[in-house]
Amino acid sequence: MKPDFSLYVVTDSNLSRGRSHLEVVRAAIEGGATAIQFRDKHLTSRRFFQEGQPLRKLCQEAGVTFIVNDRLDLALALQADGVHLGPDDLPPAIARGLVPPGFLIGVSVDNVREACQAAGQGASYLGAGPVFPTRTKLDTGPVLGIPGLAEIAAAVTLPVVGIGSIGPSNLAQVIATGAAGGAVISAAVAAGDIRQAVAEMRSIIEAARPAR
Ligand code: TZP
Ligand code: MG
Repeated sequence: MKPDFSLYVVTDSNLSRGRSHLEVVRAAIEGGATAIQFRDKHLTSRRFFQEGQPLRKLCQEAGVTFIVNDRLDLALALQADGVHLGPDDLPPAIARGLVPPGFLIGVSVDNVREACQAAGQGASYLGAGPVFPTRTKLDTGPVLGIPGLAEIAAAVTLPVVGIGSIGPSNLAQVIATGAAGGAVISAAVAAGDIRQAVAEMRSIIEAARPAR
């Protein structure tokens, strides 16, 4: 199944208002998320695996791409569709040598140079950001802005997903850069009604995209 990165919802237990990963992911899928990244910087490996199992099942049943953040071992153990690697994680080329054919490797990039490098190291898609200033992640590179995202999207043939304070007010601009989609944390997981918030963002994306 070809992954659809249009609306890529990333979990964050700090922002989920006490709701479990399962509740968040269920609501995000119901709202029309096309990809889910299971991201939790606090869980032990054992808990991550246990909490990831029902998420994996939900995504599989819904035909939604399921990506694990940071940890290739857990992504493989959960039979995820892929892993997302940042600068502190395994180098993408090493990860590529450890995974089955077709396994997705997402790589975080800050600029065109890193984007081209990641493409050469076997990345399947790129996460580019922060597109806008965000308080969700503090150790980011400089803010790209819409022009910076557009530059990265134009430089590589891989799908590029923008991240960083993306939400209803700017998703159309993100799609107009040629990005494959927008990745959202707070706009989805911190919403009072996650399903409704995700549904609204999905319809903005569909309206903004040139007919396929
Ligand atoms: N990487 C770059 S910005 C960011 C990550 C994980 C945080 C995005 O969160 P939000 O709440 O959508 O700004
Ligand atoms: Mg990481």
